[in-house]
Amino acid sequence: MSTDVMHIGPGNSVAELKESILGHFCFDVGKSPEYATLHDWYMAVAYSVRERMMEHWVSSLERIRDKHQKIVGYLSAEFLMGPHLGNAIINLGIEQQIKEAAEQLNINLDEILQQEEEPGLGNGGLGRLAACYLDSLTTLKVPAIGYGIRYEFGIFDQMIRDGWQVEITDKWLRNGNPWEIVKPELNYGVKLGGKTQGYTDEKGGYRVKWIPEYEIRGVAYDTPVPGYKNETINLLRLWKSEATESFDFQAFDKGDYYGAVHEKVFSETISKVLYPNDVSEAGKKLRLSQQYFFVSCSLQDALRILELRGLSLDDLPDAVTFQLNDTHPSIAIAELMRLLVDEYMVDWDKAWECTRKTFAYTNHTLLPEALEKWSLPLFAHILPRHLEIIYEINSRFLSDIRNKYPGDDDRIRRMSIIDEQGSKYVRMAHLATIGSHAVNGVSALHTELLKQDVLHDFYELQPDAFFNVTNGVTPRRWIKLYNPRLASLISDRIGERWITHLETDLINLQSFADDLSFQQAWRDVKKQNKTDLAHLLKQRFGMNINPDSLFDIQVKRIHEYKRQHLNALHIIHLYNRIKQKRTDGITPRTFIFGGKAAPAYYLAKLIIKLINAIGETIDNDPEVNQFIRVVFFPDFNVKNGAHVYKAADLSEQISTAGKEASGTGNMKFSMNGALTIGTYDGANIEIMECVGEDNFFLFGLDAAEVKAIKQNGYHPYDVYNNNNDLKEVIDLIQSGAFSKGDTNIFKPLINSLLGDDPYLVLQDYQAYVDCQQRVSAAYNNEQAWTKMSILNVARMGKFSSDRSIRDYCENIWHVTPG
Ligand code: GL7
Repeated sequence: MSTDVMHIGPGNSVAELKESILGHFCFDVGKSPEYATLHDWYMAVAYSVRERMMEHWVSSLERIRDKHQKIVGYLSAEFLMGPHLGNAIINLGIEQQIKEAAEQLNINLDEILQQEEEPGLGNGGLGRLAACYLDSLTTLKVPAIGYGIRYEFGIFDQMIRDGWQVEITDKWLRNGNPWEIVKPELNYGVKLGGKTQGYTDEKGGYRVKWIPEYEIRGVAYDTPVPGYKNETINLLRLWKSEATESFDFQAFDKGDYYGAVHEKVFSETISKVLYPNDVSEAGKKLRLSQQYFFVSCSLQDALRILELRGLSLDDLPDAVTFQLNDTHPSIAIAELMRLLVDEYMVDWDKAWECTRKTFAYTNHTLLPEALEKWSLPLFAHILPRHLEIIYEINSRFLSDIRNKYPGDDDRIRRMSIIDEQGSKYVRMAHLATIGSHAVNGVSALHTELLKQDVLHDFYELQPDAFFNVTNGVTPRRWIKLYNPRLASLISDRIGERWITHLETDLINLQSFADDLSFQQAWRDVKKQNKTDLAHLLKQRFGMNINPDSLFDIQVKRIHEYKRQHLNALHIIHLYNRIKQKRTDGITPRTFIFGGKAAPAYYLAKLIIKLINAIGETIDNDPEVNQFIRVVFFPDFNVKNGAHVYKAADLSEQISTAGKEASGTGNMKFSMNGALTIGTYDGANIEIMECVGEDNFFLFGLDAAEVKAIKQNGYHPYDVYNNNNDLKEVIDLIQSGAFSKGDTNIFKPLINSLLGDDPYLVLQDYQAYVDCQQRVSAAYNNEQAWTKMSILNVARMGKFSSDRSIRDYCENIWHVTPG
């Protein structure tokens, strides 16, 4: 059967592609090309490209049935895939043919690509990492399924009105989604609520059964994930929630029409919307229901696949490995135990061994507000049986600890899954750690801090279970697709192998770092990318920026720990100098910001307002704007990121040391030739080690110093009082200079900085300003700067997500890439 399918694959010649596009136009879009909109063309092209993945899809599914291959199940509440079409074209290796086919059809491929609404099913780095990992898993031919939620509404669209963020609901599905294939036959029931009941089984053993309050259904929506030119496809399998029955007939019989529809409405709510918080948790009932919903469907699916392969439950740990992308899916540990113990009647110890072997957990943040914990009453209300299972896991675990550390009650309290200080909570990070055979952080520093701090007791108990896997990003999307000029310049010199062998091959660029003609070509690429971005900002928003200025860019979620306001303080410092005619050493710069603030995060929204207020003031002041400009690029997402990273001269990675677990934007910038100004934090440290200290602008406190200063009592008001320059900057904001005389508007931000300044913005201010001065000086030496830029790219090979995935395969999953 599979070989028959192989033969029906469509061809990739220009003529065949053209015919295919026209065919889809007629049969799927159902219009005459005469009346076509650009979006119609997009759909026809997308269907043609998808068709070219389908033959590989079918043969790849065969691999998933191969019982000798271990499958990676990547469990993640977020997958920030970015637009599919451009990526699929690149990975299938048909960009030339598609371009020509489009030309012959008189359509503009770039315009077509712009039509795609990106599936924004993630908040930021964590969701985008999952997407890069799927690309690498497939490129490395590791059979994998990404399991998640098909949110009907992804991350909100951001508009800026009067300088403030306004959120608009994301309607990514409104024009249809040509990339997904619904599998109605793949659907699973998911129970929620109710109570549990003990009973005696045939053998006289005590068992528990869960009598749920209601049941919903999860239906699989599959999206093909193509590997890079390797005829391999993996699955992104997202679950949509539906009602088991459309109507509650009992209620309907009683004439209660609304009551009858109620359950249906609730069931469909589960996968309705992505929670828009980045690195912080809301602790809401719907959120826990979402997490359990997708995890339960995914585990049931994995057990079905196990059966399909003719394997037994004993084989589970060798047949599949589940990676928990943060704690969001960690309820999976209790769910697998429930399935094994309650439904398959496996005895507890065996089930526990199987569960621990099957799961591994990645921690993505140390911020306390992000460590998920659920209040006991809420947990008991939604998942009564899971709570019992968690109690059992906990009591067995704690009795081991008691044996190992007799009398150490404090340790018991610290390690328990149940937090009993004050109101009681289930700590999901503890469940994830106890229930996994491997725990990893996402950069060397982050893993160290995890071991020393947040999971210290667990590390002491089982040091061998802790690993570091430094994050990476895919060079296919982030260099080849989004920076084609740079990609072809690189390929001209070192060939094309870097696209899949970044770690070994990119370094070959190093020998051209001093080559003057290569340097010129390198600068030309950057200049063109900057000019493109300037045009785009002009066209879309009427902004005026000068491509000859230094492009200093900070794009990422807006958060106090990421310190966009530190960047803003430096801009005001320059503003003051220009106003005071102390312009010596000021290099013309364009400051570009982008990023969304969580809708309920007031200070983050105020930071956006401040940036826009500074931008507007400078726009209206020719004395200042001949030197500097500030723009806020609205609605930063993957699609907009395509224009931003490649245009940067300087990448801002200025989080308070110890707070940014890794960062991945830092990698995208550096790989595209930006130099970094950054703190000793997350993956910045490893980037600096690779590119060399001389090619990196480091400033500020390190994580140990941050900790020490906080312990010894930090007094931001004194810092402000003792630094005239800083004082001038803060006072200018307070004076209303950027807010048309309004002295109240920025008060909450100023009060926070002068009050407790939790992220040490003021403490790092002077070091940052001094470092920026070094940046300006360095930028004025064109040749030296270009050399540094080339060396940055050449030495970034380590940060390919292919390397990260190989690390996971070797150390955690014990899978051999194909
Ligand atoms: C994050 C970290 O904040 C970020 O530093 C890291 O690069 C990313 C991927 O590992 O994970 N953790 C987190 O909760 N979010 C992140 O982006 C949302």
